[in-house]
Amino acid sequence: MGTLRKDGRLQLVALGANVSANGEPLTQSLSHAIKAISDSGFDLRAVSRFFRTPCFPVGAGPDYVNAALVVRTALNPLQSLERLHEIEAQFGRERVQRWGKRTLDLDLIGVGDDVLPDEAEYHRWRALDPALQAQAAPDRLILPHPRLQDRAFVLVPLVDIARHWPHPVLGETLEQLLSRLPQQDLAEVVPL
Ligand code: PH2
Ligand code: MG
Ligand code: MG
Repeated sequence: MGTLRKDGRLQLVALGANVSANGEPLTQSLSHAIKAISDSGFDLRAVSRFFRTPCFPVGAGPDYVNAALVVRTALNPLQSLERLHEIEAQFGRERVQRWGKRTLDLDLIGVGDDVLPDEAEYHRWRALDPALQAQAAPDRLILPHPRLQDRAFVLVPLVDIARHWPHPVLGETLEQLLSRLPQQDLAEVVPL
C-alpha cells in the first residue's frame, strides 16, 4: 500500500451505521462522518464505495451501510482511536449494547505493520471462542482488528482501497484474505 511517509502513517478505518441519528439517510451520515474525520487531523488518502450489508449477527438489527478509509495522520494509533470515538459521540452513538444498533461505528483496523499491544495478546483475541465474541470486548486497542479476516462487511470495502495491504500477522494481503471468505458472504455485500 505504498511506503509510510515521514509526516504521518497510513491507517485503515472501517465505518458503519445501521440507524439514522437524525432522520437523514445512512449514506448521508457516513458522508458527514468522513468529512468530520478529514476535518480532525486525518488526511484522507482513499475512500471506498458504500455498501449495504446484512447485520451481523443475522437478525440482530437493520442492515448496515459500511465503508472504509485509508487516512494518513501524525496521530499514534491510540490518539487516532480517541479522536474517532469523539467523532462517534458527536454523531450520537450511545455505547449501550454491544453489536446493537449503531448511528456511527468507527473502527481502527490496521496501522502499517503494527501489532498491538503485542503478538500474544493479538493471538488471544484472534482465537477467541466465537460463542464468547459477542460478550467479551477488549478494553484496549488490538491491532490489526482481530475479526478483520472473518467479516465481508469490513474486507470488501477495504479491498476497494487497500487490496495490497499485507496483514502483519497472517502474512496475506487483504485481497487474499477476502478470497478465503464464502462466496455467499461476498454476495451479501452490495455496492450502493
Ligand atoms: N458492526 C458491528 C456488528 N455488526 N454488521 C454489519 N453488517 N456491519 C457492521 O459494521 C457491524 C455489524 C459492530 O461493530
Ligand atoms: Mg465495529
Ligand atoms: Mg467500534
